[in-house]
Amino acid sequence: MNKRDTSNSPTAPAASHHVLHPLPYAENALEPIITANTIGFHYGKHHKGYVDNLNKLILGTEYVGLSLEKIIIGTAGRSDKTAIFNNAAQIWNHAFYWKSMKSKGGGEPPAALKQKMESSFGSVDTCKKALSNAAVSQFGSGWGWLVLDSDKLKVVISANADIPLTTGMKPLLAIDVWEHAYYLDYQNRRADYINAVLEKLINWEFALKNAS
Ligand code: MN3
Repeated sequence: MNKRDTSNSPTAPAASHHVLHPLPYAENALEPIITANTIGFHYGKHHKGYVDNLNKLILGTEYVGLSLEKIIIGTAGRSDKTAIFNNAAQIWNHAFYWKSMKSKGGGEPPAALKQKMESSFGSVDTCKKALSNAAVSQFGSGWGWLVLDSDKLKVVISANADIPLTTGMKPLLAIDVWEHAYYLDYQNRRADYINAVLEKLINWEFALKNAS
């Protein structure tokens, strides 16, 4: 998540600041479910903004050179570090969200994930419904998550930048429900956006990889 990822380059500078990693696909790859227009603003302005803000906020602090995860864990719940936490967590959340989707996603989850969904929720449909309902119900800005809690799949929601990592749960998938994620394409129809993501874009292979 941070500059250490470039350490295989002999000219890579020290891990002093965070970078905006490329999207895992082209900006128009998720059309027509999420348009290039939405991704352009969401990635190019919002996600980039969090990276730029974090780099400014940590200048001269003990957080320089730390991984994103260490910054997130170290600032979570600290009222004097809210801005650093928010920007660091939003960088993590967005990088994770982009990978939670892919062109021609959705459909049947891989067998190993399907089995986990059935043992935790009874069926794949119940699991998807739980995730959809939770994400729709989040009041205001936030995130819908599929997580692994011990060995059980769970659906959780988080407000604003909050992230299940700080409570010991392992994120498998994230759905951004901030209005900037869907308003240009769906206006106020958050449920339509979420259900379209779950049916057409969700990357079950990514979830399985995170669960292993
Ligand atoms: Mn967002």
